[in-house]
Amino acid sequence: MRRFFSPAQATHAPAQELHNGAFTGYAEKPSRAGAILDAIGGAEQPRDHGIAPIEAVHEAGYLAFLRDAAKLWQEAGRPGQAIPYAFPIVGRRPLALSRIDALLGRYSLDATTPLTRQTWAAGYASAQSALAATHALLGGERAAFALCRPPGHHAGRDYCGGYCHINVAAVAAQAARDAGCARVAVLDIDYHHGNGTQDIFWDRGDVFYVSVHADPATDYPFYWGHAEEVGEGDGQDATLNLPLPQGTRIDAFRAAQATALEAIARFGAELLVVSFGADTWEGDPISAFRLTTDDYPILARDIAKLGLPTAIVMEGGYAIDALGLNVAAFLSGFD
Ligand code: SP5
Ligand code: ZN
Repeated sequence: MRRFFSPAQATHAPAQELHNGAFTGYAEKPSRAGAILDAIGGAEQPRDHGIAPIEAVHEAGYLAFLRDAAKLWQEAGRPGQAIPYAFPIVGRRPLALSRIDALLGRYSLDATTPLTRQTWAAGYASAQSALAATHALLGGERAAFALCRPPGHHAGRDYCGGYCHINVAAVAAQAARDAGCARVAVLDIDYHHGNGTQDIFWDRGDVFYVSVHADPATDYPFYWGHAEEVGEGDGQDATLNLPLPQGTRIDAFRAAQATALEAIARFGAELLVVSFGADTWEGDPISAFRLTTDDYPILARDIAKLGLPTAIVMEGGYAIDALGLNVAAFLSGFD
């Protein structure tokens, strides 16, 4: 399987994140990428497909903010990391504010996603890896892997959060649409619900979003991913949420994924993007499912049986010592 990663993706490295009311080490570390590369035997550098495919799913003002935020923060004389602390809760009137603190709140979902001087370059490169995987499929490959780090599925059209800045799965899916695939599906099997991907395709009938994830009644991102969320307008029933309780093991996870795969087949997708998170693993430090390394090839083989060209984009997975093995195990199911 072709695999893609750009060294620029490793440059985004916040020191800390807000966790349980105190600052702890940032879980989405650059060394995640090294661990995966070691286990899968390296990756190709993606070709640059430019900014247009990113602008196709993100608002221009948000992208400008991502580029400038850390610089504005430093120019404002702030010693710490660029982290928001005030948010224009849903329903506040739109305001064209320029103060960095106001911009951070406007464009952030949470306070756990610090922006650095390298965030833009790393996120841009991560999206290029996702695009390279899509283009490999369009060129005839059955499956391709984008080692996307930073990840993407919590990022919406105009917001970052959950360690995500550019929604790489959405960029990949939209690129497939723009290349002529009439119907595209995104299967999200990260531990967390992919609120950003859901938001981006919420009212569209051409991209089906289905997610198996920890119940948002107990887990981040709380405000998205409940079973009754099914999309709106043209997107009515083109969103499917399959929340599962903490402690879920392979049998229940596999059954939920089977429901997701049946829905994808019914939808008539021509191409599949898989948002893969290894934070469903039993030893993940921030998650509470109980999948084992041996479970990943089983899940992957079930997906491969759909027979769709499949781009796998990396999302979460924070147990760094096991991450490489878990990703390699998942990818082995597509051989
Ligand atoms: C892509 C992805 O998996 N994002 C996950 C975002 C979860 N954020 C909220 C969880 C907070 C846990 N913080 C753990 C800090 C350890 N240093
Ligand atoms: Zn996750």
